[in-house]
Amino acid sequence: MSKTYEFINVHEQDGVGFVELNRPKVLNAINRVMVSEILNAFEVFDQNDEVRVIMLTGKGRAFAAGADIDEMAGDGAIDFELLNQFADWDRIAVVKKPIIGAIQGFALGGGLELALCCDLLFAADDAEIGFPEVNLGVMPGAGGTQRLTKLIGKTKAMEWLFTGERMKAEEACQLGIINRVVSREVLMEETERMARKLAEKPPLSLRLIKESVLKAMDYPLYEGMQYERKNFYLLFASEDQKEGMNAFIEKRKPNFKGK
Ligand code: CO8
Repeated sequence: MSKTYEFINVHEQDGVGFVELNRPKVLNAINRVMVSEILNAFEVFDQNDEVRVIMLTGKGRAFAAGADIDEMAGDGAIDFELLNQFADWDRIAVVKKPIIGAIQGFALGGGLELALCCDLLFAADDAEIGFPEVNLGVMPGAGGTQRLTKLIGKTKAMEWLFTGERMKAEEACQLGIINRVVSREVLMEETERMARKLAEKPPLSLRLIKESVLKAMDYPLYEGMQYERKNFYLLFASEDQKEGMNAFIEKRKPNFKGK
């Protein structure tokens, strides 16, 4: 049964857990309660064996136009220190199941930071992404400077972060920020198709692949390879490894259980 939230919609179907940002009147501006709801929904799906993949979308004409400026405009540094709101963001980054995001319209500031927490990103051809924080006299605070730089390198990241300009979906795709650009009409359908495809895969493989790839962002090559190796060994303790290999030998379709 789905929980009810104030700022997001959540449901699950055929192995996919759907999370939709739901403040369309303010282009899904992300307030603190919304972040804690997203985190809660992700963590509930992460513990639900019926859900194998999470899909994140925004309702209305934008994915998310950033953190809620009205909410934070009056805050001071000590408010931020005491609120410790980024602890929620840290937990979003350690969700174990694959998260696929679908971006239509704008993904800006905190909205783009949320998108960059996804493992795969599909975007509509009208999508525009960027970090406009510089124009507000601030800067990204939920991982934007770090994740963007790891994705596209220092030279390009510096330019986008300094100017605050918006990048079109096609360029973001060429730079490797998003996986695929499709027309607005088929964005949800195509993203869902990918989610369902992944929901057929052995969940433990997806889980340990995700963990290993994320380690590659932090670890030097040798340490990353040791980490990968342990995860590779670990999968040989799973029933799905037996099932996958037996199915291949017996020339039948495997039935993965996530154990
Ligand atoms: N916060 C609050 N309200 C917003 C936001 C936002 N980020 N973005 C849009 N809205 C509201 C508008 O105020 C407007 O409300 P109203 O109808 O009541 O006036 C409504 O959404 C529709 O927006 P517009 O009329 O402006 O729509 P346009 O199509 O003309 O423009 C834009 C769309 C270009 C996206 C424009 O709305 C815009 O520039 N928005 C702000 C973008 C921005 O600066 N984002 C960065 C915010 S700072 C940030 O994200 C810091 C992250 C820190 C860490 C994360 C913590 C959660």
